[in-house]
Amino acid sequence: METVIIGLARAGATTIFNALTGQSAGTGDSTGGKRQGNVSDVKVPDERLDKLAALFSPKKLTHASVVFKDLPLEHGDDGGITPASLADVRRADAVTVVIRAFENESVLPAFKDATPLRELRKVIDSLVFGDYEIAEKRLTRLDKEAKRDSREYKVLQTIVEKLGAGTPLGAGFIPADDQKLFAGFGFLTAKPLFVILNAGEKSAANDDMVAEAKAAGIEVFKMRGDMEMEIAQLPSADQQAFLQDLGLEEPAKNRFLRHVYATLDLVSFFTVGEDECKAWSIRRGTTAVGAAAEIHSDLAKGFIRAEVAAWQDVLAAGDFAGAKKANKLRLEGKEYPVKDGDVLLIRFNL
Ligand SMILES: Nc1nc2c(ncn2[C@@H]2O[C@H](COP(=O)(O)OP(=O)(O)OP(=O)(O)O)[C@@H](O)[C@H]2O)c(=O)[nH]1
Ligand SMILES: [Mg+2]
Repeated sequence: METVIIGLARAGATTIFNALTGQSAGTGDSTGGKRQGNVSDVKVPDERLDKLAALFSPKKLTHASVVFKDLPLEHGDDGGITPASLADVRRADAVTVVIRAFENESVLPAFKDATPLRELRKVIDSLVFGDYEIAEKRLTRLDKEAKRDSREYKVLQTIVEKLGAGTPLGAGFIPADDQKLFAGFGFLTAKPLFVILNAGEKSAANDDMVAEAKAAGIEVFKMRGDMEMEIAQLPSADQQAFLQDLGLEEPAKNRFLRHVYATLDLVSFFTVGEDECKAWSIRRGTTAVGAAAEIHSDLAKGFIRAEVAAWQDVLAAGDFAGAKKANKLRLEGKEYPVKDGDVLLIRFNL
């Protein structure tokens, strides 16, 4: 899973990137105007996997991970994000928008009279316009090629109409059967959207922004960007005391990852063994054969059955064979909905 972190100029996107990843990418003017992107692969903490690994002592331990990308965006005269600079955002699974709320007189606002609400609206407008542009271009092309009877043309017309009215597409707008047809477009407003409010010691009023986001189905994630960045850059043993001063129990990374999992309704299953213990993230309700496909397409193609045990039962029994003896192992077919914390062994035959 990969998410880009975007925002209007000086909203604190790089600061938030550092806070969530523990990196030290240059913020503010320290980059000397050089536009560089930053990437970091962040391990999703999971005590269950750690306990299984302690049991199996595998050669390799692989946590689930979320890749964060802080892209060098360009901003137009009105402060919005230029469509061209959004091209790389289209490849991500989700979009994370940083909205500035911190007050800092030495940091210029992105545009005149910027407020958190106006910033959010401007970012959304940029995403809508970026999508509109590529949809409209494609529609014109199909028109020229006299392909007005195609399914693609018909659905594109509804897409262009919605975007043209200034409305984001939203996750469910493109019918499930047509998803493949439009996968290559990477519509930004059809992707899951996370909003991080970059709060300061003093923050601009933002209740209206939080309310408007909520009405659109988005739960705003608030954090102190500058402080959390400094904390994330400390050795982990030193972090706790500083977090406590802020009244926090956990670093922003853990809190935000949980927010992502809850919002996307992600759960984890495990594969275990002496070679590797690994956590895999899937949408809740994914079937056993869907989970097998995550591991390898061959496992889905040749799927026979899944041997399943809850992680606690494997831990208590000492291994998979022990879980079987204790009657804690179940044989499940293709359609079994995998549960959070399941340990899976896929039997397959090609
Ligand atoms: N007071 C305060 N300043 C902050 C905070 N977050 C960021 N800043 C300052 O705002 C400026 C911009 O921060 P960046 O993280 O570089 O913002 P950005 O969105 O990545 O900026 P560009 O990529 O240049 O558009 C820097 O000078 C930061 O120190 C914050 O929470 N509080
Ligand atoms: Mg930046």
